[in-house]
Amino acid sequence: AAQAQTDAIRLNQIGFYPDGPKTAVVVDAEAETFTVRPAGGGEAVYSGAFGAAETWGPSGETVRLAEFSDLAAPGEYVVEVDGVGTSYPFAVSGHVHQEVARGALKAYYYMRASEPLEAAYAGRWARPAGHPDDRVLVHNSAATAGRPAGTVISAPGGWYDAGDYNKYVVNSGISVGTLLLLMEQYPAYAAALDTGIPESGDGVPDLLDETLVNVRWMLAMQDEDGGVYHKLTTANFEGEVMPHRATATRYVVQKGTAATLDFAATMAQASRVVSGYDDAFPGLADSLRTAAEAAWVWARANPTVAYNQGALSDPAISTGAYGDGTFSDEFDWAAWELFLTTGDAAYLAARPIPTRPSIGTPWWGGVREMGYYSLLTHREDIGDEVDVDALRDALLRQADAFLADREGSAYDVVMGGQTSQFNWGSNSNAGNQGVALVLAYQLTGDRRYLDAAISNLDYLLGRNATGFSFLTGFGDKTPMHIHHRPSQADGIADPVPGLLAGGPHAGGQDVGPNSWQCDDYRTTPAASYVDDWCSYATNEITINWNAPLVYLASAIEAELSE
Ligand code: 9MR
Repeated sequence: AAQAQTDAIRLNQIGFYPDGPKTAVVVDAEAETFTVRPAGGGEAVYSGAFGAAETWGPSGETVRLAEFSDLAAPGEYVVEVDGVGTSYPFAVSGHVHQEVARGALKAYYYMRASEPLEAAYAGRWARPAGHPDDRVLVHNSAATAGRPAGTVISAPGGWYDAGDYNKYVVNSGISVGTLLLLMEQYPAYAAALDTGIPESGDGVPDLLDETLVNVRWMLAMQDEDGGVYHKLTTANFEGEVMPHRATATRYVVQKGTAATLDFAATMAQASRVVSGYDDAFPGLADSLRTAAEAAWVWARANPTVAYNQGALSDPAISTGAYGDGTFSDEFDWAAWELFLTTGDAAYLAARPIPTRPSIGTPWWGGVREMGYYSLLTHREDIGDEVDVDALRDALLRQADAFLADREGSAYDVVMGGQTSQFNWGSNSNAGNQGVALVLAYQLTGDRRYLDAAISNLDYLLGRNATGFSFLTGFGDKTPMHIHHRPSQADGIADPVPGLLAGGPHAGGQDVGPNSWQCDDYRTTPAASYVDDWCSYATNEITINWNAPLVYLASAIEAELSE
């Protein structure tokens, strides 16, 4: 007899590759065996025995693994366990993550400022243009040199950062950097990926067209002296309204070392990528390189300017800070991208690569890895001034540590090897671990690395302690109430699709007694998540969390279906 659907069987709700690993996690199962059946009903096509019951540290759950990797026949299936129930349906298919990759990239289109989202591209989520940003005031904090306070500048376009409507350069850095890394590594895959945006069919990959939306905005954030404004923002966060109803005065505030170097790194990288499309973008590669060089010069002359929001007044600014007082990683990233783009070894002399590099997981405040990734991507074309073997060893040390984390995981995932990984935006850690593992696979061809990367994609799409597939619009149990103003204000039940929720985090910054705050949802690190608008600490979305997912899903698709 058919059993009830349950979220106690946790699995990638999208599915698996025919020759790939296939695992479900079952919580508190008494049964010893499981079966896999066609989703539409019928005889079991697979039956297996559970692994031993184990406790997953980050959630404290007692779980068993149901492994069915041998099930290779394409189809739609469910996992069934006596006394537990039936899983959400999933596919076994050769392009199983193609729509995930496409959807996660398309999300950036929905995040565009200053242009209307037409029904032809946005469907149900069509909306008027918000935030023209053609009359933005230079805040007094930004006027130490360069344009004076009160100057009106134009910096239209780009992507909204997150659930709020501001545009932040620091966070744009790693987001654009990750998408450009994908573009450099998988140009053929990118060329075939059509996301249905206004630029589709113009002879340039949609991935590049979309990324350039934000790159062009970033160019407008550079002051005449080469320094780059930290952000373009209202004084305070706006209400739960659609973008075109959010009309408070916009400012560019304080130029800073981190923003300027993130800008230098990504403009250098963009210059390299765009130079391959000279006909489509005449002169752009040169402009990007020149902008990157001017930013570098400014940062060398202003090497310690931290963004200090608390010191700003007239008006005071209370929106996202993205404050970062450590600039060595931004200097390294910028120098190494400039070296790769210009071939000028002076950049390496300015920021030498350590003889024994250490590679961790990048985030918006720690971007040295982005430089290492680009160097490794160009390992065949750079000369003896770079010890590529040392970089390779460093990357593989990190990747091997991730393999060990997976080995020790009751969920059979890399994510959660340390509880500190469940910080604000934890899902981006799962994504970024996956990026490193894909790179390890590129370097070695060792399938264990790719399978470990897939384990984290499985995590994000449902094999986790919440049972959610964290990507809106993908899966049966997926966030419906993300902290995203358009999704909250548009009157459409379904959220804007393709957005990755921040994920489990027990910081509780959004918990409190006020009407706009959350009731306490905190449990264990891996389960502290609530699908509610109130939860900006677990259920917001950002451009820098989506980017590693775009990379991960796309790279895995490219590797397994090319
Ligand atoms: O992603 C940011 C996270 O690392 C910080 O801990 C948190 C608090 O400072 O801020 C997050 O960034 C938010 C930004 O400041 C404003 N837009 C929404 C971002 C995601 O919540």
